[in-house]
Amino acid sequence: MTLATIDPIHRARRTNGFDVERVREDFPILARKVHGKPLVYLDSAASAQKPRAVIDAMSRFYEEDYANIHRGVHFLSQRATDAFEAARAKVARFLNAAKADEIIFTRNATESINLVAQSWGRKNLGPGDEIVLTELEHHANIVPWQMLRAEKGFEIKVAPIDDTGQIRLDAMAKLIGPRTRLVAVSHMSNALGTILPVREIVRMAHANDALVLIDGCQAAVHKQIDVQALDADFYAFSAHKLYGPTGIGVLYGKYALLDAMPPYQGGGDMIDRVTFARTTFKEPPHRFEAGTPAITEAIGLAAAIDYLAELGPSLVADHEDDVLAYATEKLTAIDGLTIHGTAAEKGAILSFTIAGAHAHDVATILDQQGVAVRAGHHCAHPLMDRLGVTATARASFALYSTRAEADALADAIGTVKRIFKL
Ligand code: C6P
Repeated sequence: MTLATIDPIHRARRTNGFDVERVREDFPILARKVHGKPLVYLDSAASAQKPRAVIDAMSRFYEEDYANIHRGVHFLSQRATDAFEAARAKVARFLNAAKADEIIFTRNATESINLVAQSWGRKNLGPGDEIVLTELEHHANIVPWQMLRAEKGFEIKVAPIDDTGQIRLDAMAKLIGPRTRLVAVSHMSNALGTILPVREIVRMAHANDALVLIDGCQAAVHKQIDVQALDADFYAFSAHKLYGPTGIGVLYGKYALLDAMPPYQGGGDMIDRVTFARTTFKEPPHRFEAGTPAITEAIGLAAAIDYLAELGPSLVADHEDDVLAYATEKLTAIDGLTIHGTAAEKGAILSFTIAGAHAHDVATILDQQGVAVRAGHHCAHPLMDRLGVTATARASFALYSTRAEADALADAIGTVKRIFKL
């Protein structure tokens, strides 16, 4: 086929260097069938599928270089330690951190946020202090603070969103004041797709001497993150949403802050010297990594970062924007369907409800047709309360998603409507 004979959209995709059909071949699972139908995987915001490059890097590491790290002088232990620390340096470059020592490996974003609460928060928050969250936070950025509040007696303020699902900066500005010690916000809502103006929020917080923790669990997948340009104090994400393995997450923290923070878990690998009278601790990041870490998973995360870099993050972002815009148009045309989250700044997430059909029933019928979406509260009860719904169905798109899959979603919603006679 010549360029002249293929349709303009396909041609655009080929000429801009992103060929989604070729990219899909990198993900073995996408070739499988579900209930006898081709898999249409629209649940990447919950966890993304893995490219062969990640799967192979982890297998190769187990087959050739595996041993525990930071402990042995033997050959394999040194190889494994080098690979683990190289992964840390790669994550630092991925976030544009000033140095690798600002990267702490955790189990996931949830643990990263708990680390900040239990280490920085436990040391720095008390009666009379305030922290500011937003109405669209994931439970991972609410519950750790409530647990600490119960012990420490500080106050939690909540910045509201507008009807499009965007944060109301004017209202947030009024909540941030001299008592504010921390502003903890999602960079991109997992339930609405809203991308928050985090640079502006950091400016507002820093003007009041408050720190900012950014929950980048969704944003790190779709946007190029530069923690120095954002001037973020802490930034958290999980590898499994970024085409990497489960079991490993990242906490970025400015080194001076990390250096002043106490450890929050004790054990092997985080100590300098132990006696029964007294223990001294290592420097960051090791002070915060007690016990054997997720070694092979760090190798997998590094492979995922390389994979994304090879595809070209801006081509990926353009492709995802295209699929989101196309799917939004398709779903907007469906009678009785409401899209939740219509902010101008929005990532590849489409949350919706259908009048007369519960979101769980919608997801079950879609699944029968091979279309995987998430239904429920998306770990965002307060946001569901604000929207006045108990649950939504959520389609989320990734670099391997296609317009044809958006068509399949719309067709499957048609079946839902026929079954419910809507
Ligand atoms: N959201 C979703 O389907 P963990 O579970 O620690 O990897 O990530 C927690 C988390 C924190 N913040 C945001 C914005 C998130 O989206 C998530 C995970 C998944 O939306 C699972 S609930």
